[in-house]
Amino acid sequence: MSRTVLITGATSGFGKECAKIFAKNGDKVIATGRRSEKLKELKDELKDFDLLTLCFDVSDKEAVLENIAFLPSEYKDIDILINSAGLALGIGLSPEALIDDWEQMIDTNIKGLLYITKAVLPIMIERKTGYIFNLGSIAGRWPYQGGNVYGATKAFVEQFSYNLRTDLRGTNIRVSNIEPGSARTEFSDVRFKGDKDKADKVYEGYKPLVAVDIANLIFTLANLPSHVNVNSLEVMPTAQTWAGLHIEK
Ligand code: NDP
Ligand code: 8X3
Repeated sequence: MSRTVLITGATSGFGKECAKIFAKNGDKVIATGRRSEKLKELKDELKDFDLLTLCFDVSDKEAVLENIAFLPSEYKDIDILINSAGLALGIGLSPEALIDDWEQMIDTNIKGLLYITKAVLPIMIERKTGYIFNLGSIAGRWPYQGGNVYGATKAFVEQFSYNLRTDLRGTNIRVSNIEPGSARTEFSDVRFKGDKDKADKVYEGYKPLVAVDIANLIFTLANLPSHVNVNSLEVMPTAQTWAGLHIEK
């Protein structure tokens, strides 16, 4: 049976590949992002499938509430929410990092995810069904130099996912925190503010994850029987492992 799937961050990376896989498998997709030209490209690419595009910034609370409140009736019954909108900005150590970058990461990765989730929850609760996927990160679990606020926002996403799931006891709503490792999307282009050489270097010499790897996993989880809840899923490229603890001598 066709489901309605709301995806933030659907103009690129994991969100975009999720839009494609769900739409191509017969689900109704609501694809959102800030870049209208990218949403149009996606609409053209998926013209034979059921796709609604909405252009808004997840960190704009009023815009989020308005867009969800005024969904066309045929897209109102959201079954699945994929919170993929998010970003890292900069990789400077805390003393050098820019406070504006920190604020934008908090506004997007934390507050934006909360606004959308809060707007969609009543729909799922009323219908006693729903599945929320939050894009956390290995950076929320494992510290690295320069990860400072980005990693902290993803640690928030992890703990919020567990707390949300606990609050939703008895509602039949599932919550999964997806924690990918290094994946070649626009992520590093954004982190390095358009410096393509620096972004490309992150992925040199090994095979990183690609967006479709994560989209396939999310699609698989979304098709598990409704009594199965995967709380968290940490996924790395095979080439990526932990750096170990450091002792300054
Ligand atoms: P991309 O940069 O490819 O995609 C990010 C998406 O987020 C874009 O569609 C962008 O759309 C959207 N976005 C960013 N800010 C906002 C905003 N304020 N309002 C609405 N949409 C916004 O990155 P990924 O697909 O790789 O990242 C998706 C999620 O996965 C992020 O939360 C990221 O932190 C996380 N992640 C990424 C990993 C990686 O290595 N790639 C690993 C682990 C987690 P637009 O610019 O059009 O608004
Ligand atoms: C993205 C993964 O390791 O670049 O969340 O922070 S990492």
